[in-house]
Amino acid sequence: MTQEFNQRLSQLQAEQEQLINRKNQVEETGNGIFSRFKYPVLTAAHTPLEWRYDLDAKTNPHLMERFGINAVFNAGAIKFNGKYLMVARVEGADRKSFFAVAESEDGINGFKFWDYPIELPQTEDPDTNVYDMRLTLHEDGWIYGLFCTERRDPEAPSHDQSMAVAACGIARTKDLVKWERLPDLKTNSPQQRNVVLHPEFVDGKYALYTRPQDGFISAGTGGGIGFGLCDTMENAVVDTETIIHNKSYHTVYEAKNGQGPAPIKTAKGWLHLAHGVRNTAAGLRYVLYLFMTDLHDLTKVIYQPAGYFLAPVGDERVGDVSNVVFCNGWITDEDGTVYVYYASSDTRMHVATTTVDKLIDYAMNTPADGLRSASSVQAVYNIIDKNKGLGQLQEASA
Ligand code: M1P
Repeated sequence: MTQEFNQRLSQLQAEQEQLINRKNQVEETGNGIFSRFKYPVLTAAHTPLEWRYDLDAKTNPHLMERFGINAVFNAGAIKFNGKYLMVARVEGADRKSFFAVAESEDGINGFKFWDYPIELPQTEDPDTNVYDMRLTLHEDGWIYGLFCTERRDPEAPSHDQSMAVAACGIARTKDLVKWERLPDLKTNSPQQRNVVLHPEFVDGKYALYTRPQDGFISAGTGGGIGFGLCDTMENAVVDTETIIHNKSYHTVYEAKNGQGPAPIKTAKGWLHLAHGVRNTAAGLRYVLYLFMTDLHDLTKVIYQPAGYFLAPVGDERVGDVSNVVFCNGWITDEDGTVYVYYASSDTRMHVATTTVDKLIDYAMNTPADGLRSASSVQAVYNIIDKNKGLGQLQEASA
């Protein structure tokens, strides 16, 4: 029996070491906007064996998994003490999610979980499930984690065990180890998800991106990206939500949308990454799209390329909730490199790399959505005509 235990343990350890140490490879050519990588950067198989197995041969002679991990996805991200950190949504086989920090030296390779998941303090109304943390290093000096806290709908009849209420939970930290829980955000909307804290004060107040929604899955009359101010994060109340980017007919954000990570400040405006959702015969399809808001008026969208920035491809298309990409974490380095951490199909984490300059170029120079097929054809004609002109110029100069 001990031999079986020892053999299995060595095998498990070797497999995990190989996985964590595997060097990622950039995918060839790409679209010039960002680079994708061959392998996911964080998966359920990256979670420490110490979390999943009782490693005592006496009490677990078959070395059985005692706590199954189903998926690792939708991670917030931050650079902290020179390391690239993701605060991942770790989902157990029991369907409950929790948060755990994984760190890497270079942002692409070797992501390794810290020894313990985050112990998140509770409010007087305990969470049933928590997920999708957005991290913001605010100019007040705290690192805030805003996340979705979910509880059973108190109005739900006993025969319906799926009705839930989603709200925005708030916690803050200085070291990502010890977290202080603050009261959940209050707004006038029945439910909230995808709430994100802006990194700077606006008119001396905290600024929040919200996603008002009527129901748990369906956004109903809500569904756009909202913006609101509040006096304090210690008892956060947003009275007025202004929709800065709404759902729109026959676009990739037709059914609902939501802010991704906190926006990146650039000389030209704030860069926002968001997810857009549309319905199909095969179910909901989630893609990422990008837009830019004015430096001085955060509610004013100044550039918005048509369609998606990043959509699921290949293996990314398949998972627990297929045909989904979702991003709630990105990191900007001092040299302008941007690491976009995105999850595929609610199952695993990937990275795509780009730069602030490329994102600005993409935002400012990609045609906006003309909202009609004829406008799309015109956009292609404009590019072709310009290229034909280039051809004539080249011939003339030859
Ligand atoms: O399953 C896809 C995503 O669905 C929800 O996002 P949204 O509220 O925008 O529809 C969230 O549950 C998210 O975690 C999940 O990835």
